[in-house]
Amino acid sequence: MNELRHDWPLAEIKDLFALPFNDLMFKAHQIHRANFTVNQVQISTLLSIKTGACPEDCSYCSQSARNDTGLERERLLPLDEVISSAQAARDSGATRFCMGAAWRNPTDKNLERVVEMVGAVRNLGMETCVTLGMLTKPQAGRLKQAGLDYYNHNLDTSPEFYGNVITTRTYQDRLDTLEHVRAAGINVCSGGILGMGESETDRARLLQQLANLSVHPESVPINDLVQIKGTPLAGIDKLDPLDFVRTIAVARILMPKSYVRLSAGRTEMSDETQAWCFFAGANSIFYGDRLLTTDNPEEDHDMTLFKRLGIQPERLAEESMPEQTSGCML
Ligand code: SAM
Ligand code: DTB
Ligand code: SF4
Repeated sequence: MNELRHDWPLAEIKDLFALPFNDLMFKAHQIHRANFTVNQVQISTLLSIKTGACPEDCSYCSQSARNDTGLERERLLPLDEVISSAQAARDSGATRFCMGAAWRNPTDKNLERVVEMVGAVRNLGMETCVTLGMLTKPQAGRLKQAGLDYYNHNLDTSPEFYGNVITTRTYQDRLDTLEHVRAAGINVCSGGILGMGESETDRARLLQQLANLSVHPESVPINDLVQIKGTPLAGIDKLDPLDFVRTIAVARILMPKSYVRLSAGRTEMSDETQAWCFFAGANSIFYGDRLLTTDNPEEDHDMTLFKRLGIQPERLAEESMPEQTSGCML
């Protein structure tokens, strides 16, 4: 049950999706219990450090310059603003701080600004994650040197459906960036978005791509599309919530030791669907009332949900924590 596989054939993954719901839940939950402390969920907080005017054409995104979403463009945030946001996130109980920039790729000059941010957030005793678009090999090395813990770069969907969603960079570009991150020794955070009009086979193919990487991503964010007015995907049919839960379960079975993050889309998701996601093996969330440019559930709501479900937020190991100044509210 604990064996990590990297040779998943599509047919086997599709068979998992086709299981009766209860059988799939049972299987995924057993694998979850065998690999993780149950009833514990890792919490990360997001901050958009550079917002809008992105040259890419991702058809789900509020930040693409091609999408008329009315989003106000912002320059790269000053260091002190990043530090105060990270401090607030830490004081609310987040253990990881994820900084996102609306870039196709960072310039070396901007990367140095991010390097400073990573250092400052690490000094607060938090894990660090950044998502800055495509990276070259030397840039990944520079981030590793800065002490970055995770790099987020999503495959987003299947190779076959990808061209319907993004045309300004290829699937291979994304795989190359993941390879640079892995080779630099940074933990990989990579997942995708559901509810963009893809088929179940596309969802299976996305998970197959992730699970058949030579090392599984340590973190696998599964986003439910947040529909944004002015983007080509606004108004598309919503995914059946049980199909979302199924995808989480299959991710858990394919990548037994990876954190599976129930990511964007929770604001519109019922508490009951989220509860199923946790049962199916999701063990990480974004916490805090903002994602990058859209809303996330209020902290109070999440705290209440955790209490109702008997879930505890995961804490960092003692030795990686510097002296804490204030208590966590969770
Ligand atoms: N610009 C960088 C990039 O795309 O690599 C980093 C930031 S980008 C916003 C990070 C990820 O957020 C995307 O790859 C996508 O998976 C997710 N995302 C963006 N907009 C979303 C939306 N409206 N709904 C769900 N997920 C979304
Ligand atoms: C990920 O997979 N989801 C996050 C994070 N990685 C960077 C982003 C979600 C963005 C949701 C839409 C928005 O707030 O702009
Ligand atoms: Fe730009 Fe990232 Fe949005 Fe694509 S997902 S438009 S690359 S910010």
